[in-house]
Amino acid sequence: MDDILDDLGWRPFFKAQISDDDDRACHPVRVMAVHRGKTVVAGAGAIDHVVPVIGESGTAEDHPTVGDWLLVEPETAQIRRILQRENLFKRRAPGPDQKTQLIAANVDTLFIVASCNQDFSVARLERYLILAREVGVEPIVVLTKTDLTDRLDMFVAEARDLQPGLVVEAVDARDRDSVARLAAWCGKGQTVALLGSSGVGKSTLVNTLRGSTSIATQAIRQADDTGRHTTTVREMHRLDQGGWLLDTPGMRELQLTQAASGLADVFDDIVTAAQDCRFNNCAHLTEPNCAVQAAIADGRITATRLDRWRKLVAEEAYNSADPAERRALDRISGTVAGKRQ
Ligand SMILES: Nc1nc2c(ncn2[C@@H]2O[C@H](COP(=O)(O)OP(=O)(O)OP(=O)(O)O)[C@@H](O)[C@H]2O)c(=O)[nH]1
Ligand SMILES: [Mg+2]
Ligand SMILES: [Zn+2]
Repeated sequence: MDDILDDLGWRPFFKAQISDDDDRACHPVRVMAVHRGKTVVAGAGAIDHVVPVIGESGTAEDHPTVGDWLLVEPETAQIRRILQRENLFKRRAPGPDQKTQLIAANVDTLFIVASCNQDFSVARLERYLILAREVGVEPIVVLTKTDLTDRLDMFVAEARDLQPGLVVEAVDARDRDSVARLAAWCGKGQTVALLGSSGVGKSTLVNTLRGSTSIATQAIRQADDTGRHTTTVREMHRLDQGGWLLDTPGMRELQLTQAASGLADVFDDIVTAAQDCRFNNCAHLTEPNCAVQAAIADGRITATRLDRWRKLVAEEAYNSADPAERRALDRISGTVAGKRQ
């Protein structure tokens, strides 16, 4: 039984949460996929799905998401509780109600997937990187469609420039030999989540790494290289070597929420420079003795990078505010500050 659980990514962190006899009477299962009204799970027993009984009450975090470990009552397949997560990816959901949406839990590595075509965006990659730093999960940038560009060096350089030491892998996602290096992060019991825009090749990567074509993929639009939102569920797929790939639907936009520390980590150069500004509430615009403007003047920081940071800081403040604070921010700016860029 332990072998099966180990394969699923079970580890001491979760086991330590099973305390009393009531807990021991339950089965630990891992969430493989969440469909509308049905949560598919895997464990050592016969239970293959559970009925969420937590209902619509509580916050988003009270509901199971893919990657979660649950304690389930064997007779009823009802969820006793969600085990504390090692980490949790979430975002501010698109749309006016601005709810928090869970993306995945208990992830070991994040593949940030982007393609080498006109859909490539440094600003977008940066958002995923901030999310990974916030959550504390190692990010790997996977650039796909290397076979379709003659400017690969430029794409790789732009991705590497996002943060010192960032690992960037460039692949033809359809080619087994090309993606073989990615297997290094997909060992037994490891969970790798793939995030990125629609059409970048997330499902293609999963298929190729599994040597299968079971997941549907679809050609992108020729006019602008954007995808067609082919994948609609977040789902874990097992690799022969024992790892798990968590395929997700492409995101139209990634709105950050509660990501202040991730933001500071990715923009460490700006944050560090700002410590030397004369005023500690310096907006780095036209203030005298602004160390950030000085860094721009001598080329250590680019003006576009400062612009991106400014936008993200405003968005983060807005998205992390409570409703009353948000109304106040709306009044100040006259617009919705947290809008997409
Ligand atoms: N030439 C080439 N085509 C690729 C590569 N990766 C993916 N594709 C193609 O790009 C299209 C989109 O790939 P998908 O795997 O469906 O993209 P996705 O990221 O899963 O998209 P969503 O499910 O909509 O989020 C398919 O036609 C793939 O065959 C690559 O490295 N090279
Ligand atoms: Mg897909
Ligand atoms: Zn300044």
